[in-house]
Amino acid sequence: MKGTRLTSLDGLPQTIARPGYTPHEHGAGIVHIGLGAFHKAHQAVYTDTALAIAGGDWRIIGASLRGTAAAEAMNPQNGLYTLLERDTDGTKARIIGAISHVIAASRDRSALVAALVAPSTRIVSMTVTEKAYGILRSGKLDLTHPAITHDLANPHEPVGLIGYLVLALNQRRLASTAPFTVLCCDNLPDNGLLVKAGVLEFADRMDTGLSRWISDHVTFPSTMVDRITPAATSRTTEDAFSLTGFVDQAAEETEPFSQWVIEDKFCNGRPAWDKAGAILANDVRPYEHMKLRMLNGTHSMLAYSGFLSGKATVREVMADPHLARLVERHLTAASATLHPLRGVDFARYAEALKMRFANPAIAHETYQIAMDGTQKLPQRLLIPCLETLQRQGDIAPFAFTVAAWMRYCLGRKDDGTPYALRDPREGELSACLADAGEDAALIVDALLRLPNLFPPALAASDNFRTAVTSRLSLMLERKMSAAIQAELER
Ligand code: CS2
Repeated sequence: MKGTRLTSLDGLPQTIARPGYTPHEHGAGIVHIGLGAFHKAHQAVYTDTALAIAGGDWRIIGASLRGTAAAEAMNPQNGLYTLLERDTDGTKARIIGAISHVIAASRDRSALVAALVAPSTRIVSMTVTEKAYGILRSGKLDLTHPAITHDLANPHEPVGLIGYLVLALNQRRLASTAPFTVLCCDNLPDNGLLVKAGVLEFADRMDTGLSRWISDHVTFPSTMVDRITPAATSRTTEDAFSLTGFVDQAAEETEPFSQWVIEDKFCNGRPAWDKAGAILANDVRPYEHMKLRMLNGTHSMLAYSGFLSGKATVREVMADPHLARLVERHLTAASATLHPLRGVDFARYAEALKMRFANPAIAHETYQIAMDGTQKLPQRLLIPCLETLQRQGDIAPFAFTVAAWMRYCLGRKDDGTPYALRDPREGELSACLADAGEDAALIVDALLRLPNLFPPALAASDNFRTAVTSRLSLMLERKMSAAIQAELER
């Protein structure tokens, strides 16, 4: 695309919202690891608003552990980017100034370590996706995870998140620098506690004095994060250009809705995120369960069944009357697993979710959501399914989703077109399915036996096995579209 690159706030049309502060007058106080679309549409926006309202040296140094694309797009723009908010009544653009620059750690490890160790860094936040942590649901380190094994063997040259955190915290301890708060913003259950457990175990393997120091001084608030943010496309860049008049290689697009619930437990200060609309709470868990089970669980259900029945986007799923009914059914089943949450009506939350999913201005791909199923299913579906089973509720909605995921694991559509599973356990999935062919019982058996996936009590339940197997047989014999219809007639 030809035109002037976005590098400053000069020359932007008056109608475009921009930082309500002068970005370069504010120092950085946060390092964010995993600088992707979601961070740019969520935490960076809250920080941008908080800076405008309350000031402070709280800008963000972004970091990518693997790729270099974010640094290459953002640094020539002085960290500025356009965020498009899309809804039925049109697209609005806002320029975000909260990010100062981005470090590509794969090219410059020492720059990331220096940023993490700097006394000015008081919070290290992260969105690296579920698969990057290398922490099992039990809280134990996954000693088969490539980054964990590498970093335990080479603690001074980390490549993974936990390795970097522990190295930096150790250097701060040795230099008598106050620690930073570790703020996980991924869709993991009890995300703060989980990262704390991983960091402490890793540190303990290095030096027990270090793990004691971390345990005494570092806080790991849990968070619930929510904003539907599809991957940017060429349309995003084109629309950013037509609205702002500038070429923006780092533009992102998102929905109007946004929610952030944060456990208020910061060991070294925080921006005024509360003034920017975040909810600071004592206990995040009820919000997290609601969001993971209702929004994300339903997302996974519609992603597998939608993708395999030819629906490329969530909005197409919602326009299909059969799938829309399954969405409704799943939302109801998921909400039945929740404890009441003061001030929140789950039925209204479900209504709002249906509107958000149906947003015709957002093209959120079912294939994108289908990615990394082994990392997502437990907290979204399997635990709520087990709880439903234990209170003798109706597990049909969960069994349907598990069957659809198993069908997806075969890696080919009903017409035979192959696709990549895009799951970190892809090799293991294909290997365990190699001899199962199209036999639903064999497929279910093989997948239920995968280590560290299904809760043992669920895998051992005959009710669950039968419910999944009968649905998977139908999906294989009569194709996904017919299975969806049959599911509604059961
Ligand atoms: C989605 C989430 O891709 C997925 O797995 O369910 O990214 C979802 O869009 C966000 O959590 C919404 O906040």
